[in-house]
Parts: sequence; C-alpha cells; structure tokens
Amino acid sequence: MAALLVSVPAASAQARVIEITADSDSRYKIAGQRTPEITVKAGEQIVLRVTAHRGKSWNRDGSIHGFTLLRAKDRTRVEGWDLLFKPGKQEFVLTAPTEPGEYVVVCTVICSEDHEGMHMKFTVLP
Ligand SMILES: [Cu+2]
Repeated sequence: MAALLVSVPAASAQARVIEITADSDSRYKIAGQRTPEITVKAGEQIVLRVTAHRGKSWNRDGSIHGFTLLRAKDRTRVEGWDLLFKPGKQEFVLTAPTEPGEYVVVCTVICSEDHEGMHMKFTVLP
C-alpha cells in the first residue's frame, strides 16, 4: 500500500479529480458512464475520490474493495496503485503511469461471489 490517504491537501488542489463508486454489487461505477472507464495522461497527477459500499464479504482488516492497476499486456502491477477501500468516502493522490497504453483496474478483495467481475478499463494517453 504505497498510496496515501489524505484529507485534501493544498498541494493537490490543481490535480484532476476522478470520482468513482466501488459498489455493493461488486462493480466500479462512474457517474454518466454506462461502462466505467478511466482515461488519464501519462504522468498526470490525479485525485481519486472514492465512495465505497460493502458487498457480501470483506477483508478482516475492514477493507471492502480493492483497486489495483495492472498492465493489460502482462497483468503486472503498477507501483503505487495498489489501493484498499474502507466503507464510505476516501481520497487518494496518485500519479498516472508514465508509460502510455492499456491498463486494467481489478478488485483485490473477495467482495462477493461476483468479485471476479469487478474490473474496469484504464487508459493512459501520451
Ligand atoms: Cu470488490
């Protein structure tokens, strides 16, 4: 867990905010998107603003969903993008990967029997 849980520091004031919901039905959701998808610019700083709702099961440490970024081509993890969500609202200040391409977000918490379906496309533009 390299990511920082923060309470809106001044340094992140200009960073673009991306709002997602990690929902009780084991799905990521983004308002206005039928199929949720995140697109960022390489190296861009973003604030990930998350609302998380508990599914049918969760981790013993209280984490209810995960958010881990993998490179689509080889499913390797991107450093600093291995997040765990607690119930309710939380924010993470993150730096987008510097390598443009296709990535995928996966949930790492067994949040229901449909947990395997909890993933989302993530694109890094040059
Ligand atoms: Cu989940």
